[in-house]
Amino acid sequence: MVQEVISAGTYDASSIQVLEGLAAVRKRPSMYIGSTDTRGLHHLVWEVVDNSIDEVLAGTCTEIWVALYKDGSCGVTDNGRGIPVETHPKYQRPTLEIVMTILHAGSKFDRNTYRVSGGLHGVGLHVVNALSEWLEARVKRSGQLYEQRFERGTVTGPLRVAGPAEGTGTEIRFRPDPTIFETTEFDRDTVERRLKELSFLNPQVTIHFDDERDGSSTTFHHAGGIAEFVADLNASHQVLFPEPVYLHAKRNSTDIEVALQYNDGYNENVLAFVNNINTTDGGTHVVGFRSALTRTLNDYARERNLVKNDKEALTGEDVREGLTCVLSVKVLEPQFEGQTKARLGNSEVKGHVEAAVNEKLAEFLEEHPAVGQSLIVKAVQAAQAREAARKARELTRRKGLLEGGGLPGKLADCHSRDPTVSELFLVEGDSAGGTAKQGRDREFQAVLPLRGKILNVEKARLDRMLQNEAIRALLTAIGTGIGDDFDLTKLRYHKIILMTDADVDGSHIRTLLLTLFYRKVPGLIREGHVFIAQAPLYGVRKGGSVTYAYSDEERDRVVAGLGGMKGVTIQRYKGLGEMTAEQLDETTMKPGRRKLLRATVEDAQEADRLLSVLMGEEVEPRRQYIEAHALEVTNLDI
Ligand code: 0RA
Repeated sequence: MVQEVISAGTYDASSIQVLEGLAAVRKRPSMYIGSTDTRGLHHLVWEVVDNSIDEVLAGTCTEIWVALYKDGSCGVTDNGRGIPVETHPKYQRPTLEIVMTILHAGSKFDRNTYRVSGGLHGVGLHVVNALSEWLEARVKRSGQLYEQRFERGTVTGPLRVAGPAEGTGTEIRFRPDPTIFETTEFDRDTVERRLKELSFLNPQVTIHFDDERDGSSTTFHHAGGIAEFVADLNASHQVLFPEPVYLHAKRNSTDIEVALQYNDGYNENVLAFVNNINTTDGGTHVVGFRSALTRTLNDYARERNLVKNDKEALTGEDVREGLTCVLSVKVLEPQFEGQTKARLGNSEVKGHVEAAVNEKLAEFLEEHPAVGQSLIVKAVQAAQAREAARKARELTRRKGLLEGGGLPGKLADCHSRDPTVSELFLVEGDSAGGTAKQGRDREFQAVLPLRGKILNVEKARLDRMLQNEAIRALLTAIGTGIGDDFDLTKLRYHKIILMTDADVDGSHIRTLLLTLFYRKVPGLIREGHVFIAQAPLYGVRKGGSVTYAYSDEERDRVVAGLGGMKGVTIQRYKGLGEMTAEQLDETTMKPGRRKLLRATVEDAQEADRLLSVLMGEEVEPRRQYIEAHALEVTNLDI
């Protein structure tokens, strides 16, 4: 019996090793999961789900259930083979216990050749265990249900048989440790998005998701894989050809899948995955893909005399205009690089992807001339627009609008010329802009008021965008240039702070700006230069003193703290313009006092999606969106 084996265990060298390992994880959690904020928190979920996905890739699992419970725990269940419970030959304890407490204990089983254990991924279940207040593992195997509980990584009792069981599988339920994480609240949308993504990337599996906190539940199964993923991404767009192109090839041990489809917009949306991990910073696989796309389309166009000479050759930007693509590669020993480990470094992968896409895409276009034709027409139009944009830029440059000395008149610049300490506030409206100009610290804080509707970047091309005065002023002030001239090192302010009203117009402007930066100023958001200012919603006044509250809950807490409403007046700020310069500075601008949120790439992607729904050509998704959000958005101005 299993129990007997356990009780025979003593406090020996291996248990000391376990305690040291767990202590190391708890002491420096960020070394294992990147951070202890909400991102790190969700990493725990990804780690557990990845283990179930490994069973899917091994062909031994078809279903995964993920649940978020009211007690703050998360449960992941699969119908895979079940984590082995048999005595581990080296450690002389149940393998389940070893997997849950020792670094890379499971690796000897080599369950999945494309298993990732680099960077922040594949850190192991013992890391999840170490960072959980408690964790319960249940395994169905060889006709029995086994279970074992852990607290902060250490066993609280032996592996026990809880009863008979049919079939096989694993359930892991854990509650993140609130003494480790800044927040322990899972975000439904974040989890849902990742599970949906995984179901597209792994069409064999069905993933069920229940959020017991709000009673919602969803099931994801996409037999069409990444081709269906691309169709889904393009759902709110007009497409150039109905079925996404799907290519699959293997080069050496690298497995390569590509799905792509063009829409009538002007943006590029290439999502790239390595072993199911979203490489938001690209890498060698993306470089290989891009180079093959440009080359293949140019060859195709030249052979058919659609492009006549080198001067007319299509550039990478031309062939990626309106492109929606999912690239999914499986690499044996991926090397992830960069701050967030979101870029693939393996140099050999570039050549593999490039060769595979060159061959398969040429073949596809040969067999589908109608698709090839529409693609080239689109890219040639893009090339012509590029030429027009170049001329427009030339003109603007000669007028001295975009280059040195031509800073926009509305910009109240700061004295400092050191970008690392300089801040630029983008303020909604001239009135609030005036207040901010008075309230700021002139030494390092600059203010640019934004008036009028900022151009809809979803529909606009680069040349048209440059004709928009507000956008031109903004880009000139930032200093990085745009398009071919883009240079992030010329950034004039390392903090760019969006300061808008807490209403629908404000959030609309924020959506536009985030999308603009995400699309047109590469790296600005990724490198952490964009922030969102948090202005207070209420001023709670008693006697001579004012306390500011940034939410309804905080207002109620402040009032309660003052002993109730007696002698208390509450002012609600409907916009930034209602505050005095001093108040705005004290609450929203002054370092040390203000609250700034750093915009993430995920925020920008969300804004981007929202904008294409709100501004796109398709009426139906927009109607659905507005209907779904009718309660939040009362006077949507689009
Ligand atoms: C080690 C070996 C085997 C399966 C697993 C681990 C396993 C781990 C997890 C984590 C979540 N779900 C899981 N399912 C399986 C293979 C065991 C065998 O060959 O029977």
